[in-house]
Amino acid sequence: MTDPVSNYDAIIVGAGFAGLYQLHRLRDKLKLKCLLIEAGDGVGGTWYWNRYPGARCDSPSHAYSYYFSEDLIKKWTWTERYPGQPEIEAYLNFVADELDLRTDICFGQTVNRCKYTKDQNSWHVTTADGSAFSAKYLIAAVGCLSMSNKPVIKGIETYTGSIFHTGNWPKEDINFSGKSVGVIGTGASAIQAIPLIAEQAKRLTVFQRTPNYSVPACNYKLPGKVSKKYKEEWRSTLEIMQTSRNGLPWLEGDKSLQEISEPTRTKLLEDAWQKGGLAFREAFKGTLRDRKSNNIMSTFVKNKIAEKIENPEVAKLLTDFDHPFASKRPPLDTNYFETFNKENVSLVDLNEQPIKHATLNGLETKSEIFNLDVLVLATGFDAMTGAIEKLGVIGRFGTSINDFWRDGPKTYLGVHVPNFPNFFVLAGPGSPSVLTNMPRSIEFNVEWVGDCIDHLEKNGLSYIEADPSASDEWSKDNQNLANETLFVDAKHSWYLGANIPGKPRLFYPYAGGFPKYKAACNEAKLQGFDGLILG
Ligand code: N01
Repeated sequence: MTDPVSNYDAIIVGAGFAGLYQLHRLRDKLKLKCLLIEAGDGVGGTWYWNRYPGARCDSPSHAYSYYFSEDLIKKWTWTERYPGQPEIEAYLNFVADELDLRTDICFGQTVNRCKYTKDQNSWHVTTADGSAFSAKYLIAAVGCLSMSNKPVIKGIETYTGSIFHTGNWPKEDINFSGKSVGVIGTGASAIQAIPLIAEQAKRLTVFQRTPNYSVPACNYKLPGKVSKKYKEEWRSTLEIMQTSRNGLPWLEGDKSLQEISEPTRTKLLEDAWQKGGLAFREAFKGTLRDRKSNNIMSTFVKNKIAEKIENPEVAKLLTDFDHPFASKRPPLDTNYFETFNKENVSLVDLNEQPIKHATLNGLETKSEIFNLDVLVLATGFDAMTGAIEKLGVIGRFGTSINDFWRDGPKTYLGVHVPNFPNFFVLAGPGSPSVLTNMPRSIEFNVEWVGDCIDHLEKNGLSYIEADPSASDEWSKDNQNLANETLFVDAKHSWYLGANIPGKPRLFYPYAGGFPKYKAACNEAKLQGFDGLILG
């Protein structure tokens, strides 16, 4: 399908939400010759790789969709309040078919080097099998949570059981029946997978380092009339999402918990809890900015969780939170805490008994030996930068992005990198991305990149790149914005790069909220792409 010697206008890496729309935007709107390179053998990105049991989105399905095409909105019908991985993968396949995207996607190819050549003003891209391509524009659409974080466990290579990482789950069904299973991690992925694994496994041991707050998902099948209503009301839903701080289809409550006195406060908290979902987090004003309000909410959630767990010692371990509620993205669960009441499920506190090493048959901690047929690593990701650094990107002066970002990622608007001309990162570090309902910030970034390229093409310009001082200022301002929130109180969060040994500690996503981010981008465009060097 692809001609390795041919030159493209644009190469896009990654066939998830971002890459698929970018291909459509550049190919069908700007009429550019494009190639999308994807490591998997199908579309989906995050939703191609994260197919672990229970994988499900935490944005409501009607919001977790493309909104750039009324046609797509009208033709697709979601079946559940929160879409599961198979349904999202099916949706992205539907989009790829509707927009006829597959003809310009090269599947099963892993990009391992992207080098900019000044003489030709082009990017030379090679893949693991030695194929080579070149293009004027290079767009990384590799996702924020796509580089698995695998913990270092001494002797793991000698372990004879099966090991799976939630972020790189095999396509075939894994049967846990009759097996002893260990899960390391209690983040959002583990919280979704554990109840389902526990239903099958003979024995399930959960190895926890830090407990996580979680809100009931309250998932349900969408009645036909509700789906119909969502389709009819898509314009007003979009308007709300564009105004919301997180790109979600509701706005933050207008009163803080501090302003509401008892017994109304508890009643309102209870009502919001019963509805479940991420809307609980936004039910009151300033929960992530005002410590006193947050304390009220954190205590309420802690008590609600503790009520579900029968064994007081287990309850203590599962609620010994080291961060304010929602300063890490709160997972949504279905029977996670109740699962620890089952006879076949036990919890190991890794602070009390750290893992010493793997054995032939499992794991040995400081005080116990665990024989495990299957070990599930639900240990998260080298978020926001890991997948970009894996591309081997080399910019204007022969500098690799890994070296350039050694002390932390430098971007302008979370998209442009100084000294990396015509290189664009979608949902990159310094963009709102993971703090939002992803399709909203992705659509905004894709359209921004489309506008930049359109501007260059129409004006006979060769390149666009970030002004180093604008990038420095963007990063500095973002750290200040983050410091005004309680996000920085979650000292061990991946938002701060704290889950990866040696990773620079700073706040990786843009902390000012989606509307403020869009305003900054729109203002830069109005000022003739201020903060960017065009040549
Ligand atoms: O990863 P995580 P995740 N030894 O980093 C533990 C999105 N998401 O894949 O907290 C022992 O949150 C680690 O312990 P600790 C969502 O944005 C969304 O679960 O660092 N344990 C933690 O418990 C989410 O935030 C959805 O002490 C180790 C766990 O592994 C993001 O993805 C669903 C360890 C990792 O948790 C990441 O979630 C799923 C070690 N060496 C994911 N290293 C929805 O849409 C790590 N851990 C609902």
